[in-house]
Amino acid sequence: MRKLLAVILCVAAVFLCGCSGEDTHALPGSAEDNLIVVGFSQVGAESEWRVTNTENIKSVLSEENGYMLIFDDARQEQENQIRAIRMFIQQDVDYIVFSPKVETGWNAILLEAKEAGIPVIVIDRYIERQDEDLYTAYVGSDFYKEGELAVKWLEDFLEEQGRANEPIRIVHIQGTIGSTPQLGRTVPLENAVKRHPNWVIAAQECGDFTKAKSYEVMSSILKRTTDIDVVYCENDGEALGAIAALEEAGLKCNPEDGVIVISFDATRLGLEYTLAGKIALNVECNPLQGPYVDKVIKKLERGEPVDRINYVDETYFDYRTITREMIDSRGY
Ligand code: GYE
Repeated sequence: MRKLLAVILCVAAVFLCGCSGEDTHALPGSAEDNLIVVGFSQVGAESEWRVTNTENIKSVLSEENGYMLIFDDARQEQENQIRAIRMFIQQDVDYIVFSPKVETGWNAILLEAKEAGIPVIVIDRYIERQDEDLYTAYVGSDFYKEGELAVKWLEDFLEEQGRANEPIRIVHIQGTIGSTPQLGRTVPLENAVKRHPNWVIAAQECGDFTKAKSYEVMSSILKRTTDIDVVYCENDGEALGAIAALEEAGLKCNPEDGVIVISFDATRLGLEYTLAGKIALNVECNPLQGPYVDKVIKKLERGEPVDRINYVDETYFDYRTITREMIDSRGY
């Protein structure tokens, strides 16, 4: 692409000089034609997490840092992502970065990228195993680890409360079905339910990682039952929607004598709810992936080897130990 860009700039320079007789700065070898061209296909803007992720990638892959970023928002449609990636290939970008909505369905388009010799960096969510040789590196979270952490926390918490053997009725609000965060956060919970004969999934619905959908499904679940001990939400937006519905139905979201709400992401708003005790546990999912992507690309530019899997740093927040200072000192 840089070669192509150089040719375009050269032609433009000749044209401009010819027309105006003035010198132009857009000559090959100038700053512009050294920019690394990246096509970035983002899933959409469904959550606070996603918006922060987009802003971070845009701010890091900036012109000042040596990039020309072509951004495409797929508005939650996999077909739009495929179309955008195909457009990036036609534009002969230097790198393709994309956050796959779901794990399946990428084989054909990634083969096209491979044939065109364009390295692909998968961020945020994974793609299925059989396509693993079709991308250069992955930057994102270990979602299974996040799910395991949440489940272990719940086991310990119930034990401390002396409820290890009491019936525990769990409402499970899932993320976008078939996406890695949904699978990684769902499987450990389902396995734990199999391990604990006293745990039961009272309802399991898709909240699609949005507050609105979660509010809607939680409200309809509450029409069927209010006998709920735990609400396990797969992101903060869903937790906020579920809490609104629970409170409207007169239930308390309070881990000590009400519903234990578990969430993922640890966005600023989600952590305010954790500080207030309404979200008992918030497992962080770090959206600040730009610096990791930058590092991978810069290494590839220098011809250095890169790690295929690059997990971002993450922690978790417990309502008993979170403080105002922790929230205020965070970068997002
Ligand atoms: O948890 C959720 C978002 O893929 C990690 O998608 C991401 C998830 C995140 O919409 O809020």
